[in-house]
Amino acid sequence: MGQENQRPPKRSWAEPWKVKVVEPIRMTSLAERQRALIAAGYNTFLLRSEHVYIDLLTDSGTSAMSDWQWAGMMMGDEAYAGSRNFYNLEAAVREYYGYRHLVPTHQGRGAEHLLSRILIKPGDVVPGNMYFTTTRLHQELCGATFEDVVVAEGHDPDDESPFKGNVDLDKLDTLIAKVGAKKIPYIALAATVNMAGGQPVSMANVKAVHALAKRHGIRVILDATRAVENAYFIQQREAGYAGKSVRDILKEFCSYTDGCTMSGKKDSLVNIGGWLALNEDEVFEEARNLVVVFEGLHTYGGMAGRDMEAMARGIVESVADDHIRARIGQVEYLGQQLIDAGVPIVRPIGGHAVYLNARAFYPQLTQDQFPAQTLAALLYENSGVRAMERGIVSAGRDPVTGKHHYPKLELVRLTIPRRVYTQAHMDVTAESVIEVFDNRAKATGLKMTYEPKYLRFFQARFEVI
Ligand code: PLI
Repeated sequence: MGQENQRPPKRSWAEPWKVKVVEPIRMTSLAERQRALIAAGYNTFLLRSEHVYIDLLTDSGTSAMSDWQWAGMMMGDEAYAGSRNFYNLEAAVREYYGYRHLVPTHQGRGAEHLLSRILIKPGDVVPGNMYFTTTRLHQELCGATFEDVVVAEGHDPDDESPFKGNVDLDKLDTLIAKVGAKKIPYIALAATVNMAGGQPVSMANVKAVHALAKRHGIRVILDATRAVENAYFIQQREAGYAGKSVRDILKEFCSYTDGCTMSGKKDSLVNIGGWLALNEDEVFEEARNLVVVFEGLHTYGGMAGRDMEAMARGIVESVADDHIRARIGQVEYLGQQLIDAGVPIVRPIGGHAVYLNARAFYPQLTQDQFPAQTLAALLYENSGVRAMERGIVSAGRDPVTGKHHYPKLELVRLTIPRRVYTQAHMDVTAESVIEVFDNRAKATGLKMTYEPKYLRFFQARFEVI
């Protein structure tokens, strides 16, 4: 075609899909947003979605399904027992994640609940690479104490290390020596680490954690919610993996763990669903028994047949290299605009979200004045972009002392749903964040006026100081 002697042209990446159905969204007026914020007690979780323009609250259950997934929805077998879609899901989990046994649940926290009940005894200790809200609460409700063993870089928003989700092996070793392996039912390993800014764990680290755990007879349980995104980072950043597919990397990663909890609402591109996977027969037996008490029969676990089919197909789509490159490429596109404008964000840019560093936005506020909650509210007021607090409100209170946890990271998460928004939506978001940053000196903070007992960030209410 006459192009043989030319240099390869520069090509940007573009999404490996085109749009078939659209959902209208509406820009609101400033007065409307101010009214909505007051009605929501300055908590973005309490806003009505009809008042939101660009919804970056979460990537959980908010992704767009493909035509192949929607076609699968029509193939839902809604039999109470033995639905064919369960067997399709089981086969997909075995093929792509490599675990032997599957217990379906309504979503990730259903799996966390079952696992915690089965493995934890009162007085136990669960080490993990930073807490996650629902995961830690289920551990605590079963009588365990969570111990953070993430590397120190994970708590530093400016550290550029490539694997800030790694476990600090010395910290873990010291903890095992201190409390004894018998008190540690499992190590909770999340990949990627949500509260650290969507930061990955390296293959070398999971291997080392596995080896250390095995020496002491301790299980490693993966939170596989965003393990596909983690696998992509390994492919991009870790020596020896550049030539491997995300699919193969995912399976190798899981092979160093004994089971996992999964929120299918993230990586797996569905609106609802989750599962618990296990390699040990006895633990599986107990989980399969307990699931019928809390979730539903062991061949649906709280999901409709059609939801299991959509998830089985979503798993296949999720590990495609072109999908995951575009997914994380879009997050990087937004993050890079903010970096270029001098806005303080967690670096490196995470897998599912860009995290604004609210402490650096508002040095005039103490952590008790809820800088990240304030920033999320001001961003919504500015443009109708909805983000989420990931700081002191999310961290909650110590169940023993009743005092606030004071996390080092005081962040606002701009979470990107998969296959939903365009680069133009990212541009508008960046413009709004930059404007809020330019007005940062004016922020006065919030005070909490209502605090629920569990997972307070979902329903707490605030007033302007
Ligand atoms: O929301 P669930 O119950 O399907 O999954 C709970 C859950 C477990 N682990 C991790 C790492 C999560 O991110 C997670 C849920 N995350 C939400 C809802 C989020 O907005 O990040």
